[in-house]
Amino acid sequence: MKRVITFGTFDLFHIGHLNILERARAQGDFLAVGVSSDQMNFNKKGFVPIFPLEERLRIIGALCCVDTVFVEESLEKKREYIHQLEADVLVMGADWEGKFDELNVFCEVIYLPRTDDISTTALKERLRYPV
Ligand code: C2G
Repeated sequence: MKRVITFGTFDLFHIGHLNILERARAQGDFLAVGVSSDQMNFNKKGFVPIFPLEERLRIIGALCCVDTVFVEESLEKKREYIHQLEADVLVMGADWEGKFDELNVFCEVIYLPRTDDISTTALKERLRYPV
């Protein structure tokens, strides 16, 4: 049984999110997803997600490619989560390329390419200025 772990905010859930979660699940037999807390987002980006943590957790947890969800409280706790969830593989999007290589001593670290032409930021812009 190969266990995979990945992380994200997954605000305004879109096809890029689904693609990476399905591809992460395909790396093994079990997928655990850490959904970043509202506070973590505020600390990191200076604003909170549009969909609150409880809703983002329910959406991600309802997907058939996801086996379990948990709250990611800090970027710096990845080692702890990998240990707790007994993960063999850490999957991150290519926007994080190289950032978590030091975790290679605990599990395999894989960066997967992002889906082109979609992002939560672009969606928010589009909603602000509809065309
Ligand atoms: N993603 C993607 N393609 C896109 C948009 C996002 O593959 N067009 C991926 C990202 O690379 C990431 C995941 O979807 O792996 C979630 O993206 P975000 O919600 O933007 O997550 P982020 O805020 O980068 O995660 O420990 C990481 C933190 O949880 C932050």
